[in-house]
Parts: sequence; C-alpha cells; structure tokens
Amino acid sequence: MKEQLEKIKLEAKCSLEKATSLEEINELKVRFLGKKGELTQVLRGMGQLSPEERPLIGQLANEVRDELNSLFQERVAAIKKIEQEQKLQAETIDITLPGKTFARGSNHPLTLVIEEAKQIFIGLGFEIAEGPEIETDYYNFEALNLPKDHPARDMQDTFYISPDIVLRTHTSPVQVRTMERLKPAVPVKIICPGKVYRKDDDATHSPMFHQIEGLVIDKGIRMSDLKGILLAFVQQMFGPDRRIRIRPSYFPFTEPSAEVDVSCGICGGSGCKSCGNTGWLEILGSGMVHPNVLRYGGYDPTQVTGFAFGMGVERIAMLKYGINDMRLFFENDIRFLQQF
Ligand code: 2NL
Repeated sequence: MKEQLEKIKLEAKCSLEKATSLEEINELKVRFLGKKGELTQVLRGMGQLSPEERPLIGQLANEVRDELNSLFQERVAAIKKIEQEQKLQAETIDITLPGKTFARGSNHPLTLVIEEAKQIFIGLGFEIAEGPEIETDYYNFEALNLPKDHPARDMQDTFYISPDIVLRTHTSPVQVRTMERLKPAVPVKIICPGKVYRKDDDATHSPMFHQIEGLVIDKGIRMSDLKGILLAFVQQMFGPDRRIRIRPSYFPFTEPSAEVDVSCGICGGSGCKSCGNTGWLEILGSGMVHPNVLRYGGYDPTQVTGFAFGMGVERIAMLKYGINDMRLFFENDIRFLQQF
C-alpha cells in the first residue's frame, strides 16, 4: 500500500509537469484527488490493514494528499501567470489612434437667459430670491390684491391642489414672502426667477414656463427708476442700441401699470415683418407697487414706494435667439439644444 501511494504521488507529479492548461490540471485533480480518484481508492482499502499499519499508512496518505494539493495549486498559479503573459503579448495597442470622444452637454437656452439676467441684475445691485412652487392662495393671490372673484383665480387658469393650495401662477409670492421677511427695512431690491404654472397648452403657451420678476422698495422710488433699471437691463440683454417704450396697462398688483416694449432688433425701430410693422416688441409688464400689496407685505405706503416688473423668460429667449416656436424649448430635440 505504501508503494501504491508513492506510485500515485510520482505519477501525479509527472502528469502535472506535463500539463499545459487549466482544463488538463482539473482533469488530473479529479483523477488523483477526486471522490473516485486513485488516492481515495487506496484509502478505501485501508480496512484490510492491521491496526499497527493503519495509522502509518493513514499518515502517509495524508502527507501525499497535502503535498499533491499544494503542487496542484502551484501549477495552477504558474499556468495562470503564463496565460496572462501570453494575453498581454498578443495585445497590441495603437497609441496613435484618436481617443474616444463623448458628447458634451450644454446649457439650455432658458438656463442661459436666466443666468444672464441674474448677472445683469446683480450688477445693478439686486439680490436673487427664491421660494416654493407650491403656494397658498394667500401668497399667490390674496396678498397680491387679487380678490376672491378675480378671473386670474379661475380653475381654468390655475392648477389647484386643494381649494387653498395652488401651483404658483407667477413668482410674485416670493416677493411677498421676502417683504414679510425684511419689513420694515429698505431698500428691498430683488429679482425672483423660477418656474410658474398655468392651465394653458398651445403653440404659444406651455403649462409650465419661466418668469423673472423684480421688486424695488425704498423711500421716494418713482416710475423713472423703473425706466432706468429696465433700459439698463434691455441694453445689456439685447444690445446697447436698443431703446424701450412704455405704454399704459393694467395689473391688479401695480398702479399705475405699464407695458414695456423694446425697439425691434431687425429693423431698428422703423417697422418690419418681424415686429408687425410697429418697430416695437413687447417684452414685459411692470408698474408702481399697489399700496395694498405694500401693506400686505408689511410696508407703509405713506412712507415708501416701489416698482415691480415681470417678464416671461421664454419670450425673452425667443426674441434674443430668434426662436419662433415655444414648444422647441420643451421637446428636448438635441439638434435644437446643440445650437446654444
Ligand atoms: C407680466 C407682468 C408683472 C408684477 C409682475 C409684482 C409683484 C409684486 C408687487 C407688484 Cl410683489 N407687482 N409683479 C408687476 C407688474 C407686472 O408681470 O406680464 N409678466 C409676465
């Protein structure tokens, strides 16, 4: 039996040295060390041995098994290393090939306009204020002098979450919240950019769009301050040759109210197809803050006055970049977006 064991050891060693692949080694392992392998067969016969011989042969068998096990391991490691080296040698890298490029994103045109507007107003001394898109009826309507029966509160114009909670229809509620926070300190000089929601959906209206509103409150603020700020904004946003024009209008939260037009960039104001022959393009609404709104915000209209304005970002972007369909902003067509 001892000879048998020695023979198995020798044979296994020889075969192992000749083996060149992991599959071969596996087969050998099954043959010599497996459940039905040669070593196991020998051990099965141990029952016939005398009690004196048994522990000796048992020990020898264990030694052979251990030695073979570690030999197998060594051989597997060696072959793996050889295979790895062969792989590396076969692999040739052409370092002159150009690198793989990946698509680089760019800012959305609406983001560009919002960021540019923010920088312009920061340069004019404004701060940026933000607030919730889900608002209470109070901040979205009541505090802005929009009484309970005002048409702007209609279910058809506003997304109602509950009778008292709406998706904001303008960013004015942020301004009311800011007034509440700062009162009675002046000056207040803020712009509020952000998403707003109205129940419209056609070629010129999207149920979600963007607004930038501005608010200035101080002692002795006049309509001429509004004109000066808006002219500075328009000339930085559209170019130094642009002029503005102010027409009377109506908003519930301003009195008096004014519509602001910018001179047409194509004809320079003489009238052409793109400005409907008027020479002017409407860009925003504005006015002197209504005394009721100042009071709601915690300011005394006999002590301070203010102006406010609101513009649609989509409209500004369309004029600035010559875009003719608002839906392009929201279709996510890469051919459109890549142009910015
Ligand atoms: C428009 C017109 C406007 C305002 C927004 C405002 C806000 C406060 C007080 C008074 Cl807190 N007014 N905002 C004023 C006039 C016009 O927006 O056509 N926007 C697209």
